[in-house]
Amino acid sequence: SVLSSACGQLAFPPGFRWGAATAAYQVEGAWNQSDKSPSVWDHFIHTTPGVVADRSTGDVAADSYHLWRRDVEMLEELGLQFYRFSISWTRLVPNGFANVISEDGRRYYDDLINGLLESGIEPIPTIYHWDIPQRLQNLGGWTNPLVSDWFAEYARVVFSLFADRVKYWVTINEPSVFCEFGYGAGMIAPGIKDQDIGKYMCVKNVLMAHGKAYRVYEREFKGKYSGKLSMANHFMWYEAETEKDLEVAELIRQFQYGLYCHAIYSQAGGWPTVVEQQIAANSRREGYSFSRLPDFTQEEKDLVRGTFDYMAVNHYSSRTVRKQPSAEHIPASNQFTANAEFNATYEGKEDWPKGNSFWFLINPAGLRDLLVWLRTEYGDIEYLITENGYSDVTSKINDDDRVDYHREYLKQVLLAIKQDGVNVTGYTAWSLMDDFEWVEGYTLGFGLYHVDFSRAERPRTPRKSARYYASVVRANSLDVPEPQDVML
Ligand code: GBH
Repeated sequence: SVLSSACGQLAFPPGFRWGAATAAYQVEGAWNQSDKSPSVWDHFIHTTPGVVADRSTGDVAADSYHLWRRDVEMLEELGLQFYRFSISWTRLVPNGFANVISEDGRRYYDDLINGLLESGIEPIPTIYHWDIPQRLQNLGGWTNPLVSDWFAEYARVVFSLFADRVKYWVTINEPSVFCEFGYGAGMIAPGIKDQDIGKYMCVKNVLMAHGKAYRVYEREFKGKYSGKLSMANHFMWYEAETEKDLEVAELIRQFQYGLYCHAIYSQAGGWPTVVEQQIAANSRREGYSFSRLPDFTQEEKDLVRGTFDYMAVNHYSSRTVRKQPSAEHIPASNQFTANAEFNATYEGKEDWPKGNSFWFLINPAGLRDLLVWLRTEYGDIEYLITENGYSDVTSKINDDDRVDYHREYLKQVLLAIKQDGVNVTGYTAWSLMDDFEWVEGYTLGFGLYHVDFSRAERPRTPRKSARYYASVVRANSLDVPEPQDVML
């Protein structure tokens, strides 16, 4: 890289903000505490044995429902400016609908938010991180168009209780992941396999849900609290494998990013034209009388367009894209390695090291390329990195690979800011602590803190990466000494 420690090149701009993230189902536990009702994850885990690598559940997880004070203390130890956590829909609104608010649920999030503020840490709540009420799933969940109204009502409850203390919100986390894998590939909750139709119904309804929640905030809360809202998308970086693949790589970016961003961030609104046309053509060829990608009316486009105050960016890994001559070359419904709409396959480069999660390839430059692509496509807006991190076996305390990952990815953030002028205002490490990693259970962790899941007390221990991150945060710079090993 062209950055050196001379002349403060490794320093982040003054006011750059640092945080760490978790999500409710992955850390809270207390799955049936008080009047909480089951979410799709409670239901999926309890009714689908073998779906999780180590057959574990999030029933107790890191027990943050009881240990949140320790979590706040860890954020203080790291010297962070904000904590991104998520609110459990069924803990706050056990009915699924907004007619009943749980006293205990309200108190839990009140306590957490007040505890953070007392420690000078800004709360950044995610309103939805994958745990829709099972009751609503029984009524179709994210495939029922009414879900956008149900979500907006739930969001109104959240705003009415907490908006007085929150400046940054994330509405919905990674629709690409829960639509593609929850309603398409069926490998995460609610486990529905419907690549052709269900996945796209989910995407449209999520965009409408986000749009309606944004409008609720805008009408009823923004004047008073002037908070900023964004949906958080998951952006794997996709680049062409060879010169011949440049065109298909751009189509894949329009598919993997544009499906979730275009309706919100573009001037025109609605779907990216190339994606809309391709899926319509594929649908016709397959004998459908309609496009498998649901239409937007002009009114719906107007409702969703412009519903952002910043862009929340989650990023971990990269892929190369290669064009395939025909559908026969596409492994049947394999979302990890192929795209069936555009006849493309995904791979990695030889010099991109493999991580420990099955999907993980390390390519730090991909984050810079992504940020530049986003700014070119969606404009010179505020970008906040809301997730970035590295998974490893949880037993490791001296986690040098995680230290390297954060350092190398942060260098690319610096290059994007300083050389490319992208307005990145903050960085969030995923994750504050080891957690329930969805279908990977507790076999891997992303935590700056180790959590001992074999002990009822769920003790947390700072890893070497926690020391490193704290020193970077303190200096607001990568020009810091190498962290010392943690002595055990
Ligand atoms: C995030 O998911 C989640 O927001 C968070 O809850 C989770 O704990 C964290 O990452 C770490 O896993 O098609 O090859 O990518 C984003 C990462 C995206 C990883 C979907 C698994 C499926 C396989 N996930 N991906 S692939």
